[in-house]
Amino acid sequence: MTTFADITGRLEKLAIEVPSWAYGNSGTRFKVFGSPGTPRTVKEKIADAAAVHRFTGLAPSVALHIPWDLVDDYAALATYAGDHGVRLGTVNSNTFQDDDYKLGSLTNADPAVRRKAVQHNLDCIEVMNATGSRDLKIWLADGTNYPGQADIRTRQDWLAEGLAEIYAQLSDDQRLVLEYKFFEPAFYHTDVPDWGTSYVHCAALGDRAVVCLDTGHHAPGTNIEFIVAQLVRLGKLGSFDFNSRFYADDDLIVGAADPFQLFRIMVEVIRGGAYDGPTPAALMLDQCHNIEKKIPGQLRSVLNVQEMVARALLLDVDALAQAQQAGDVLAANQIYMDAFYTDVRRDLAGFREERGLPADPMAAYLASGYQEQIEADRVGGTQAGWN
Ligand code: LRH
Ligand code: MN
Ligand code: MN
Repeated sequence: MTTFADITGRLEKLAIEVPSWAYGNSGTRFKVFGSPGTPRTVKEKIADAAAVHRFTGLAPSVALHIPWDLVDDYAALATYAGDHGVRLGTVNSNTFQDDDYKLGSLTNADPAVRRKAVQHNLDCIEVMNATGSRDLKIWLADGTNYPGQADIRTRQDWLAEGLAEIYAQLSDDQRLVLEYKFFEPAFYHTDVPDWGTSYVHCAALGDRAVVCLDTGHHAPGTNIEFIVAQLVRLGKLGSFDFNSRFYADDDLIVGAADPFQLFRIMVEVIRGGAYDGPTPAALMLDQCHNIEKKIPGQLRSVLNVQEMVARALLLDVDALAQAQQAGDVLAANQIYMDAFYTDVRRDLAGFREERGLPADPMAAYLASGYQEQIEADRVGGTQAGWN
């Protein structure tokens, strides 16, 4: 039996990266609802992310998207983040907002557009050098809408060439993280649709190229924990973009739709050593908050991850292995479900208090006056853009 006291040391290691775009306004193609207090600058987004860390102790870094988060001086931005108790993390190289990219970026048939897309990624590496970021995350909106529209095979070759050029510019302690998605904005084919395609490119690039698994980027019913197990096995699980989906790439609060799925994923991450082993996967949120308040939405998200990590750490792995070995199907399943059904909320409240954090971060935030302050101070928030 594993008790909560047994897992606190491992639980302390939990660190979740939050995305700057979660704090900006976002929405659907039907409507973007503005919300009071929305950041007007990149610095204000970082200040809000820092608040999430202050109240939870769980979110020490912030991911940037370039060019959504354009500033003149990234070293100064990193200092600003540090002054607020957080650091700048993954840099996402957006190649989807320019007209030039209508028919693709790294996979565009026009060599000038491919060059521009490669150059944008090289510029992002410069940003990483200034911020001290480790990971360049590449997600491509590239794909086609109609059969015959493009040469889907040659596009793979162009993609491989572009990625190789980008990879060559990384320093030894930096990584290229390639994210896949099976649909949207292209609906007939996408150029990096699945973990296998991402893996193929990462394997060709080298050890510092790894896969990003965004939980919202799979068809309904996909066994995501199997993909996790496989990528961990191959040493290629680089990072997660966590969110919840009901229908598509909804980017709703992680653990909201299916906490059991999050539990199952974390069991495989922990089991494979990708949680607190020598090369842990980066755990990030990739979400937006369109109808709920953004900072509370992020608080709820990191707390949901903490709750499922705690339950996954409680899994009695020895008993499970014995039951599996004995072929005792129902006993194995019961051991697994016992961990999932363990209510850790009271223990987590105590865990936080012992570490000088509020027992109930959500209530503490709502009572702190921060939300009222930003709503009073900030007028005319920026639109962050969304996927
Ligand atoms: C694409 C995606 C990717 C982008 C983000 C805004 O759907 O998941 O990670 O960078 O959304
Ligand atoms: Mn993502
Ligand atoms: Mn997405």
